[in-house]
Amino acid sequence: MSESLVPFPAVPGVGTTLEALITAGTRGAPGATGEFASLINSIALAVRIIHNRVRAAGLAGMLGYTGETNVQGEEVQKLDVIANDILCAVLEKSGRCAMVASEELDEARVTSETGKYLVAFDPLDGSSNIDVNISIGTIFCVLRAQSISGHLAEGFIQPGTKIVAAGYSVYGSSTSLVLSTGHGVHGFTLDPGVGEFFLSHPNIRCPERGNTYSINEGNWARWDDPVKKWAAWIKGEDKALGLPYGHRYVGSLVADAHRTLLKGGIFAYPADKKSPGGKLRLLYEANPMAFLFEQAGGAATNGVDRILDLIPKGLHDRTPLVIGSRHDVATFRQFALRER
Ligand code: AFP
Repeated sequence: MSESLVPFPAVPGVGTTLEALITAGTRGAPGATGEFASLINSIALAVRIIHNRVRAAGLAGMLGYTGETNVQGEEVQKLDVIANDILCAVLEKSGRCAMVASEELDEARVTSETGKYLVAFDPLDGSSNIDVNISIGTIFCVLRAQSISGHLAEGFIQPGTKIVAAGYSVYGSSTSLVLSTGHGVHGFTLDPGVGEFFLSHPNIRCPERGNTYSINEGNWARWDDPVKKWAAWIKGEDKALGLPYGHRYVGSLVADAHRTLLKGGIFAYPADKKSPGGKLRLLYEANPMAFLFEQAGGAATNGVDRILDLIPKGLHDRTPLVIGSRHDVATFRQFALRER
């Protein structure tokens, strides 16, 4: 039987480390061999190393572009490449990860012949914010390794319902790691002096309804009518309905999602005339976020359909993404359905 985590202790003690909780969580789980715990701890190690490089980037000449473009046709920044190399190297050394898929890799890459898991990641999300010292992060999800028709890489081409763990880090005013292994969502904050993630936000719940909306308003002219009508509605004046909502938009998914997860409200990156299939990537941006929001009691759709039910066709598929409080995501859906 495959191992899985059991729920974290309900009232974790002060000074509880991520490593201790993950290890305690897998101990006694049916079929547990420690491999899952070891994989998650390796990802946390990679995040700590990336944190270290991000903090030193300005001093160490790591800011700027490499001059190359990635598979998405976007300019690759030096820290993107560094973060990708760190995750690949740490996961390879762990021996627990059979293959990785990354925003920075055209194809999935084999990392271990014996690994039981697949890891998909965006090594440094929000990279256009790197040079201006705005929060960026790492997003990842873990699937069980399985070869489909003899192709291990096809194992990534599964709906998000197959995810066994997902998380993201935010390199912001502090470095945090938000993680779910399918038993709720827990937030950890890095103590940089000690080099450990400590549990700081146990059992995160996304409020049923919020008062903030997050969308790139500069795309207004490119939106379809339902999105325009929703955006006009949410900033309209209606005291009885709790309107208008305030507007917040960082432009790093990790930062906008983190605020929305903790405080409630809605983040939307809908399809538009420039990106008819949406801008964000399904496997390593939308799916991990959808898994976390659902685990925290929130919701995640492409405007209408549940993100975790979408069947990817390729590693770098894009999707519209609407995540947040259940009430707010449902209201967006009503606008989207009205004009179908
Ligand atoms: P970059 O990595 O190019 O900065 O893109 C960030 C991102 O993928 C995601 O983190 C943001 O939510 C979204 O794109 C912002 O896109 P806009 O700049 O088009 O609003």
